[in-house]
Parts: sequence; C-alpha cells; structure tokens
Amino acid sequence: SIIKTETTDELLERGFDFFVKHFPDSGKPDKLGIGPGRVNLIGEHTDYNDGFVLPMALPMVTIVLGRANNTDICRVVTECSSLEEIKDSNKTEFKIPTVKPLYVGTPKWANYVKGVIACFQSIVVGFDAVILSSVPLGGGLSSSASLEVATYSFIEAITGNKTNQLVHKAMVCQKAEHMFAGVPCGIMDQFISVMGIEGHALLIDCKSLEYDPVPLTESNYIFLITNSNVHHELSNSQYQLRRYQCEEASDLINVESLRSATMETLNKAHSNGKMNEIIYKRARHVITEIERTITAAEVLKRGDYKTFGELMNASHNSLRDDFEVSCQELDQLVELARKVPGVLGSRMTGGGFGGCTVTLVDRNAVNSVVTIINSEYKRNPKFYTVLPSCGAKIVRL
Ligand code: GAF
Repeated sequence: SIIKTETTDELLERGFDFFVKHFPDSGKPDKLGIGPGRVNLIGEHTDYNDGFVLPMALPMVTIVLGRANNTDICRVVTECSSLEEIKDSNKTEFKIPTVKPLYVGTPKWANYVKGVIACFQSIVVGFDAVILSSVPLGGGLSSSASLEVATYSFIEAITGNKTNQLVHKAMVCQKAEHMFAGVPCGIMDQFISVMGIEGHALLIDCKSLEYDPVPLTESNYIFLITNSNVHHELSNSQYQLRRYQCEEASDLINVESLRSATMETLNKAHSNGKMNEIIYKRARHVITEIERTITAAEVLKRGDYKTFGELMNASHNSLRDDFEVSCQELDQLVELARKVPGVLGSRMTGGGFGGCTVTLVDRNAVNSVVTIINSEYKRNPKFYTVLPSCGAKIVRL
C-alpha cells in the first residue's frame, strides 16, 4: 500500500486535457512551471532562527500550465481544490493591476498565485492556466511552496523574464506567502523547492543562505514518508506564537537570533530567573536542533545512517517535549515505526500539528512498518518512499 507518485509527464498529460476542457477557445498551452514539494530530514523550526535545515526536494510536484491570452486578465483553474475537504471554488479570474495583499481573498489557493504575481520582478501579462499537483495538499510536504515556485517559474516562462538569482526567486515566493497567505514562514520550503538537487539533501544555512549538497547515496536505507491524514487548525496561530517565543528568548539572551546562542548562555539566562520555563524549552529545542542538524549532515556524508537515525529520534522528542508542535497522531506514528527492527529513526517533519512523519528504514523492513501502522493507526495513513529530486523547472513547450 505504498503510493506510487504520478510522474511529472503523467501529470502534464492530464494537464493538457484539463486545460482544453476549461479553456476550449484558447490555443494549446505552451508554457509550464514546475515546483516540487519537500521533506525535511532534520532541522525543524530552525530556519526563522537563522539556523540550519536539511531538506530534500520530492518527486511530487505542482505544475502550472498555460499560455498568455493577450489581455490583462488571469484565468486560473485548479484540479486540486476538488478535494472533498476544500470547499473553495476551483476557478478564479482577476485583473493583474488589482492584485492587492489580501489575506482573506477567496478562493484561498489563488492567494498564492496572486501573491507571486504581485511580488514578481517585472510586469506580468494576462494568461490562462491550470494547476495540477501530486503533492498531498495540506500534508506538511510544502504543497503551498510548490505552488508558489511553480507559479513563479510559469511567469518566468510567460514573460521571458527569467531570474538568474535563484535565492531571490525563493525569497519572492516566501514574501508572497507572508503577504497573501498571512503565514510568517521561514525560507526553507521555498528555498529547497527552487534549489533542490537530484540525489541530494541540502544543508541550508538560513542566515547566509549558502548551502551544501549532501549526497544520499544508494544504500540499504530509505526514507519512508507517512501521512497522518490529520491537520489541526491551530497550526498557523501556534506557528506564529513559536516565532514570538523564539524572539523573546533571543532578546533575553541578548543575541540577534538563537543561532548565536549556546546552551551555556541559555542556562545562564534561565538560572538568573530572567526566563520562564516555556521560553527556556522553546530555545533549548532550537539551540540543540541546530547542533543536531549540523552533525546529521556530517554523519550522512560518512554514510553513518545509524547515528543519523538517532539524531532524527532526538529531533522528534525535542519537537514533542520542548517545542510542543507534535500531536498525538504524529507521536503514535513515530512510536509504531520505532518498534520495527530495521528502523533507524523516525520523526515528524514540517511545521507540525499534523502532516507527515519521515522514517529512515532498511528497505527490507518497509513492509513491516506499513503493516504495523495500518493495523494500529486508525486514520487512513498514506505511505510514500521517496528519492531526492531536482528543484523548479521553467519550460517552454
Ligand atoms: C513550515 C515553514 F514554512 C518553514 O519555514 C519551517 O519553519 C517549518 O514549518 C518548520 O521547520 O514548513
């Protein structure tokens, strides 16, 4: 019951049919933007603290396919909002100059598209486009960043104005999310969706925005993603709160960001009575997680998967106990996976409060993990085995 991801070619083939169905009077679509989802292997809630993260781009992608329509109107249809739980319309039409930052715009998915257009570096022309995605929606695999990056890439193709500054591209997409979706996210998701390298995870320094590709060589071990199939509504407000708490901690320690703090300086502030227990725990997670992430990249380069797995476990425990962004469903999935011989480590991935776990497991033990989770976890889990894939693509068809 491991889900076979639809390939980009299959998605594209369906995309052409979908376009013709919705825009029968337009010509054939001739521009395409592709943005992958991501799974973060370790380094959670560290990006907005100027720390390190270690994500990889997924083979699951969002595509934006279409053509210019010689008007100042954008007409967009998505296949993705037809999912049961999303009541939004799957169509939208808007005039380019009227695009304004509006958190409450509907349909919600279109805010990402509008945001990227509004933040794009040059004048955008009107277009007709369809959106299709193999990234599970709201599943903690960065479906929103993949949509932003696919949209940006599509607009690059439509306008012929391709940016050479890939980091800038990621930052524009992040800005779109801040302004148009009201989510104060860090840079990780957009960065990896733009810069992902096939066969590699990237150790990203979220302060300097430099990165170091870490090869994930063929081995007996693979990454298994399990979708908990839950999404707790409090995730956005709690995300914002965590950011404030981290800022409070760095103010109290008197550092620019928690990247510059150490456990020693933190303990000192704590023992001086300057810092309450909650803020202390939040900061302890970030400081130790940054350390774990740097070590994790080192051991991965040496092929030491065992230590990598232990670091993944420690990361989850810290997110659960100190940062308190896990939830009962994610904890259960992690506990079940860890029981199976051949599992080296398992943790939640992404912002938390639902979404997915990532498990490092011996190939021969994958089926045992799936079996135990299927029998014990009652919320219809979904499984994916994934290889590190490449970042965004801009295509003129
Ligand atoms: C979400 C955010 F978008 C990222 O920037 C990051 O902070 C992550 O949560 C937690 O590591 O995916």
